[in-house]
Amino acid sequence: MTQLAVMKTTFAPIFPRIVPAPTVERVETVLVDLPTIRPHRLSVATMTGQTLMLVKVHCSDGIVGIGEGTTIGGTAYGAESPEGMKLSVDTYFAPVMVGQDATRVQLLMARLGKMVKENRFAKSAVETALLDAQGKRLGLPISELLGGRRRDRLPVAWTLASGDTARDIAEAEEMLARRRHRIFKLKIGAKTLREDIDHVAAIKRALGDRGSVRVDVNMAWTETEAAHGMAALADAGCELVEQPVASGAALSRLMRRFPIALMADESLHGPESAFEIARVSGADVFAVKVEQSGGLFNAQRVAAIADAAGIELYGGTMLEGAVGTIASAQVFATFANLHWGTELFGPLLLTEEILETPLDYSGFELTVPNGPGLGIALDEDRVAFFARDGQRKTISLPA
Ligand code: MUC
Ligand code: MG
Repeated sequence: MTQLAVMKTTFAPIFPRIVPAPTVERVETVLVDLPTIRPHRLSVATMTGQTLMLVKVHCSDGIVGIGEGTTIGGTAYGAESPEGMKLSVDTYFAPVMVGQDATRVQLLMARLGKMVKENRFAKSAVETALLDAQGKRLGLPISELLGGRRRDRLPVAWTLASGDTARDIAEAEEMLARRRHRIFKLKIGAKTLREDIDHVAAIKRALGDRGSVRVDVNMAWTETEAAHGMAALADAGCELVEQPVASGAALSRLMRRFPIALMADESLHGPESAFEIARVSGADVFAVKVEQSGGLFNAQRVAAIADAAGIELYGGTMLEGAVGTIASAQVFATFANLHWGTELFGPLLLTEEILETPLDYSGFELTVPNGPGLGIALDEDRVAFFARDGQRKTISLPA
């Protein structure tokens, strides 16, 4: 026997056959238009429907991960839109992803980051799909891939935004009776300050201690209006004001002037902005949104910055459908502190179910699915039925 043959025989067992890692084979996107149960009035737009950009990452081991990118009122809330996301993912993300190791999610997202600037919502959709695939591959929920879940159920607020006080009170009563929600967020800022304050005070009076009341102004006020508004809201029993003004500097000046919590939403765009707000003591609470943060890992980074700065946390929504909602739930389930609960009610605002098994909203909470990946499955027939074919079928108008 030659020396080489001896070495081969001796060492063969410790050189395992290298199994190639599964790669991304194909990235598929679809726009799905779904109507809302009623017009949803924010200071930026009135929504009568929601468009979901669903992404599927097909991997060489046969596993398919799903993700979602959704905005509010098309481009009324921010720069990205579902249509823009589809275009970016099809044209720019997919070529960077195809052929890459699908199991190295952070590495693949870093590779994407080199080729794609900004596009935080689209990145969040793709990262969700990669994590869903990896979770399915390993048999673990996404929350476990993100370090481990701390809770299985999340309190969920409901947004009262019909634009009509009596209708909002009736809606809140119905939510309380069905034990679905007891935290209410009121959308204000589209009417005069006086009308808004009267609206909030009337709702809080009707609910008393049975429901907590918070408001979201979506940046509609000036600093002076906010100063008046926050004092009156505190008197009316409102416990928190979300993004009353656009400017981060004004937000930090308003901090601690009133015995009412101030929450940053639109001004929070991921870890860098989280750090900046924390540095100037610009908020009591962060509304962490997975899409707005640029993905699931980034949302965790935002939470870590908040924890380090003593800022409290709230799990926000971009009114995502079921896929984006559960991506957020998987992340929020890992947060050490979630003092203000969540507002993951997006799927309940839509008339149509697109999952095989509907989500469990009960006892004022949402159950975080514990199956592999996201732990949910799309009803493909219904997705196909609502998939956009040509023109947009739902519409958002100015407030
Ligand atoms: C926002 O600004 O927080 C959350 C609930 C809702 O009705 O709109 C969103 C967006
Ligand atoms: Mg908000």
